[in-house]
Amino acid sequence: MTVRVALVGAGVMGSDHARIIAQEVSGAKLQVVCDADAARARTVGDSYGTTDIATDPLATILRQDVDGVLVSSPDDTHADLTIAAVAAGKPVLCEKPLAPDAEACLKVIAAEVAANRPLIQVGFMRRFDPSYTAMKLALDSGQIGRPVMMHNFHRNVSVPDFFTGQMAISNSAPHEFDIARFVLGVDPQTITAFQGKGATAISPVCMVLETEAGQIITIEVNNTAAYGYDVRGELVGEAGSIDLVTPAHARLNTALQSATPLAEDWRPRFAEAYRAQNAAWIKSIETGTPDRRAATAWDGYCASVVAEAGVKSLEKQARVAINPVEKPEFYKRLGEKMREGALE
Ligand code: ISE
Repeated sequence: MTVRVALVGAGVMGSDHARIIAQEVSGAKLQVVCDADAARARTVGDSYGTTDIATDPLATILRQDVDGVLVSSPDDTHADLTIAAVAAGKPVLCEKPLAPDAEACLKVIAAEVAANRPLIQVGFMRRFDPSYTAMKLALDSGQIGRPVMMHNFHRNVSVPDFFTGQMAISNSAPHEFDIARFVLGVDPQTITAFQGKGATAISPVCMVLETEAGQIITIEVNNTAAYGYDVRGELVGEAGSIDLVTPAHARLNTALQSATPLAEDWRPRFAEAYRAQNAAWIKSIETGTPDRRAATAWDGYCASVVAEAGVKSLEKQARVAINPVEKPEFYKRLGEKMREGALE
């Protein structure tokens, strides 16, 4: 079976998804590239082997020759396009965030629950990264004992002018919110977010999340780090710890220095994660079974709930409780089946 994919949104990340679908994933075909800007759709289509381009996302989703939809359009369009794909009965891989706020995520969830079929995967690709996989394995196999702390550092070289400290929480940190839930297997109960006194609007934001069992998750997001894209992390257990190692293919030794390169943005650092994520999505369309690592719409909602509480905490300068709605039965059953690795 070849899964014919419609890419909706051909910006920086959309263009990378087009490359991955066209060149790195077997069983998939880049069928059509849709973007509000026809010239951009054409450029991405030409680069990755399709002359089929479109500018109307809803019509594209409905096409008979489209089996799966990859949503990589601006954040505020994600929810509506994902709901349209679900209504058409088509599997959708939606870039993070699932929606800009938790309430909109709940509308997406309602659509999937009504369809009563798992159709949505959210693009939290770190779940497929080999270094985070090793971290989760070390914990699950008991090698580091009971987890007590998870430290996270997330640094971007720079961000566009419109970025704020709040966006460090709502746009960047959701990766950490999600991967902490995934690795630890629990939901945080509170979040405290703060910036230093002399901070500029976008300079580092620090967050501390606490779980019911008393585990502490620390997150630093620095969106003006200047020196390179740098994501670090350490999981500390009672019997040991495991930290992420940034992949490098070579180290240059010269002039009394030894150096490995850093990327300009997240794409090279998480190249393998994106590839594995997209391959797992295509496979799940072929088999009808979501990959056990995949982020569901419920996970997308949870990340948004934590982000909203984080933004509130930054405003109020206080610890804020994280209060998601009751998990729908559909996602409880789906979670069990995904853990078993089997879905009918
Ligand atoms: C961006 O939107 C992403 O999703 C990147 O993965 C992340 O590293 C960056 O901080 C976000 O702004």
